[in-house]
Formats: sequence, C-alpha cells, structure tokens
Amino acid sequence: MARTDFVFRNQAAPITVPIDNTAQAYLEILGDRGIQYFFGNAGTDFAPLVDAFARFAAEGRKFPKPVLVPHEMTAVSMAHGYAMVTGEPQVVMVHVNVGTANGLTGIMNASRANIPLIFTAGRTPITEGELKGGKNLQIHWAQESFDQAAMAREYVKWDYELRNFAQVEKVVDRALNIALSEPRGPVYLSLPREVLAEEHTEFTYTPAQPRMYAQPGPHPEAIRQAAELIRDAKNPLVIVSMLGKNPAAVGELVKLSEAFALPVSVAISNLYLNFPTDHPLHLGFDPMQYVPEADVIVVIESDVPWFPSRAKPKPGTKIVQIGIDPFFSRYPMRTFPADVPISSDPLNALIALREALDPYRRSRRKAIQARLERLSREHGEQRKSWKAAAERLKKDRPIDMEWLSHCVGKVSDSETVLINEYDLRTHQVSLNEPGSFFGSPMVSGLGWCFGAALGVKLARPDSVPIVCMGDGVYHFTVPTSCHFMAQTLPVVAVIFNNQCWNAVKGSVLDLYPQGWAAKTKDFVLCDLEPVPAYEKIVGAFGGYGERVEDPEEIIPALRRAVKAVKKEKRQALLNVICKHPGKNG
Ligand SMILES: Cc1ncc(C[n+]2csc(CCOP(=O)(O)OP(=O)(O)O)c2C)c(N)n1
Repeated sequence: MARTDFVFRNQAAPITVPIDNTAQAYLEILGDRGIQYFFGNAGTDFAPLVDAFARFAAEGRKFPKPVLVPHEMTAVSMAHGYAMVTGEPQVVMVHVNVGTANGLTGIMNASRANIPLIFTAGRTPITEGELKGGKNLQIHWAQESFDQAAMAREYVKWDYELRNFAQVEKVVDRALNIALSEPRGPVYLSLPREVLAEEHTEFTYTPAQPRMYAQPGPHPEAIRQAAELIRDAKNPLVIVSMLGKNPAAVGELVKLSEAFALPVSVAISNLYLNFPTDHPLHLGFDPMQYVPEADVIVVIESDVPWFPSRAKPKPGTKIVQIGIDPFFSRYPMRTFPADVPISSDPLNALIALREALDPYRRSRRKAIQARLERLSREHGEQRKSWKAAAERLKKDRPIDMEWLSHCVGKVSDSETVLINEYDLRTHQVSLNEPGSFFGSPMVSGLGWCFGAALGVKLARPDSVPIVCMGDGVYHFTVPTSCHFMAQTLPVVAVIFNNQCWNAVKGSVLDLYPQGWAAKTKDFVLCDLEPVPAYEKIVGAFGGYGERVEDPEEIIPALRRAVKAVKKEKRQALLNVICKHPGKNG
C-alpha cells in the first residue's frame, strides 16, 4: 500500500446557523466535527466561550461537553488518556500564556507518544478599548506574549492563531487533519479574545463528512529484504515499544512471531500492551540480554531498543526498523542502525512481512519448531524466576515492590485497565488483552498517569482503571486536581511509597558507585520525608483511603479499593508503604 494522504471530503450542502459572535461559530464547528469533550482551565479569555456554551445548552444544540479541570496537567493528561484508548482527539483549552506553560509537560508526553489532541489557549486582548473584548484588566497587559506559541512549538506538529471569523471552519479542520494524520500528535491553536468576541449574526459552514486518514504502507522492496533476513536468521529478535497503540497490530505480531518462531522482547519504553506476556514467545522486558547474541533484530516502533552503553549487536547483525517514523525524526539525536528501515504503519508492515515469509515456512519447518521449543523453555524459566522472586519477597515488611506488583496482577480482571508511571514491575503481571495496559510516555514528564487514568475512565465508563505510581509521581500529578476529577470519574490509585525518588538516587549510584554520596550515604535531594499520610487526602474528596503496611493485606486492600470504585462509585487510594532503598531496601 503506497502512502496516500488523508482525504477530507466536503461534499454536503452548507448550512447556516444563528450565532452572536465568533466563539459560537467555533463551538458549532467543534460540535459538528465530533469533538466530545472540551477540557477547560479557564481565565478571562474564556468569556465569549462560557457565554457560547450557555447559549448552546439553552437551545439544545450539539456541542462538546465542557469539563472544568482544576489544573492544566490533569486536563492535558485526561485528553491524552481519552485519545489513547479511543484514537479520538479532544479539545483542551487553557488560559493564555500562563495556562499554556502549565500544560506543556503534558504536551511533551503527548508529542513523544504521538497522541492527537487539540491544545488551545486564549490570547490576552491586544486592543486598549477600541474593540469589544479588548483590555479591561491589569493582567491583559502583563499576560501578553510576543509569540505565545513559541513555548509549545517544539512539541506540537502545528500551531496557529485564529485571526478572523472567516477562517473558523478551515482552521479547525486543519488542526484536526494535522493532529490525526501520521505521525499523529498534538497541535496548538490560540484564540484571541477580540476575535472570539467579534459580533456576527449567522455562520455558514459545510457539515462534516466521513474522514479517512490512510495508514502509510511499507515499500515492497523493503519488505522483501526484511523477509529474507528473517527467513535466514538463526537467532532473530523482535524489540517493541509502541505497537499496541493499535490493538489490532498486537494480534498480527503474534501471527508473525508464531509463523517464524520470533521471540519478542519489550523495550524500556513500554507504553502499551504490545504482545501477550503469557505467550511462549514473549521474552520479557529486557531486550539487552538478547541483543548481543541476535543475528537479525526487528525493532518495531521503539525509540530506544537498547542502551549502547549496556549492550550492542555483534558485528554483522542486521537491523530492521519498522515504524511510522522509524528514525524518530523529532529526536535531535538517535543513531540506532537500520539496514532495512521500513516507514510504515506497523500493522501494514507486519501483514506484508507475514505474506512475504509464508512461502518459506514449509521448508524451514524443522528449524522453526526447534527454535520455538528452545524459546518456550526460556520463556518458562523467566516466568519461574519472576514467580520465585515474588514468593521469596512476599513476607517482607516493609513491602517489596515485586510483591506489590504481583498482587496488583492478582486482582486484575477483564474490567481492569492498568496505567503505570514508574513503579509497577510489569513482569509480575499477566498482560494479555490489548488495550488493558498503558505505561508512561517515553519523555517521562512526570505526573501523567492519574490524569490519563481519568481520561480512560471517561472513555470507558465500565472499566476499572488502576493507576500505579511512585510517591514522587503522585506529587507531580497535582493530586488535588486529579482527586477533584475522580469524584465523578472514580479510579483506584496505588502509591508505591518508597519515601524517595529512587530514580534520582539510582542515577547517582550508577554514575558514582564509589562516590561521596555512596560512601557517606548522604543522598540530598532524593528523600521525600517526613512521610505524610497520603491516604487521608482522598477522604477530602469523598474517596476511600487506606494505608497498607502488611504484605498479606495488599490483596484484600486492593479488593476493597476496587469495590469502592465498582459498587460505591467512589475513588480509592492505597498508600502502600514499601522498602526505602538505602534504609531497608
Ligand atoms: C516533570 C519531571 N520532573 C522531574 C523528573 C525527574 N524524575 C524522574 S523519576 C523521578 C522520581 C520519581 O519518584 P517516584 O515516583 O517516587 O519513583 P521512584 O523513583 O522512587 O521509583 C524524578 C524526580 C521528571 N522525569 N519529570
């Protein structure tokens, strides 16, 4: 399939609707284009829109549901979570330059993870009394920027300012088209207050037509070369990070790996359920132990398949890289070799590869079977050692994160969606249903998980999101903002509380194993002490909170938390006291 650009057909007859101003035309278009939610963190720039929502509600018109979110990081992460499970972009609107700044970490997360969303902000008025909506408060002078979009530009695919009424329809369509075409990502639109407030009586536009965004397909020659490499490989290895963004692609990778006994290992960037963990060809979450032995490595949508400082392919190993943008062109530097780069939607590439390899299966049957048996044994050994680790640690007090992760796995069922930012040990959990697991985006702008879980709950009201995070991450989520939203979108939050930022401590030890900090055990800027009663915060929002210190209480406590969400329809938070590395870990 050759790359065809997305098609946007406007064939329907135009319609005309009554309005008071540009803001109402903008709202009309958002509703018509199928935007479901408008996550807002408002300021004085919102006045024409707040008024527009009131008119649309009073008149029973179609419009996106406005959702007030107390902090921009939560708002952007909610839109991220929603798009992550539905593929549908939503609108986030924040207050001028200051709100944009607060939402930016979330935008960096969405950008690196190719999540489509429409990030918008007001622009403070520029006129000084000449136009309706002009400056009439002190902040309107102070909040003006020379180039408001500049701070977002590096992390959005496109930015623009709505300059006049005549452009409303085209600007919104362009924003949507760019966000939704591959590689997907956030876009930024600023909306000046005078333009939103400009008075008009009617708005004529063409109603939305079905949109199709073609998924780019692979080049046949690249597929032929990759298929030959896989066919002749003795020790192939597949490394994957983001394939599961499209749940249908997971099944296709299973088919391909079964057809040629290809082991699949998940890279450190582990954003989706990419391959069922119980499948005998799943070889865990550390590809680096297999990289030096492999003779052909197929990297699928993986930004960092290995760390060159820890493991390197041996000379002569051939590397195939498959991805929408296999060179990750938005990363300033990334030089993993690609003997065969395949720029393609992974699903299309996997189908093409399987078809190209099919004629060789019979003649390679014995070798494939032998490899399958060897890899299945390896898979079994891995699982045995993980289970043994959990068993060995199950009585430890303070609680070990391996055991806590094992327990999270035990209470997970078909309704569970696991969202992890940091401390869940994914190997301790059986993850087999595509779409049932989401890990933090690779740029790791901390604070994503809680808002993302709320977005998942909004998109899948019958699910029970369980969001796992470190005590450090919990702070970055802006917890009161998330608990506020969880009053109507209940989720289970589990704090893996090791009373520190172990990631930072670990990097000190990694770089200076015999250094001053290691010798004196003086790790400043790493400990989150004194340790507060995090479990009490959720009570202020009507939720269920519990502190867990006994390893035998984890599963019952998790069940109580799930019951609170499912039966009592209220949020829950478990503050699980885990080992502190360096003190008792
Ligand atoms: C916005 C932001 N600030 C700081 C960091 C650096 N950082 C990475 S991990 C981490 C600590 C996370 O702590 P916690 O959630 O308790 O997990 P732990 O490291 O203890 O396992 C920090 C501060 C970051 N990635 N993003």
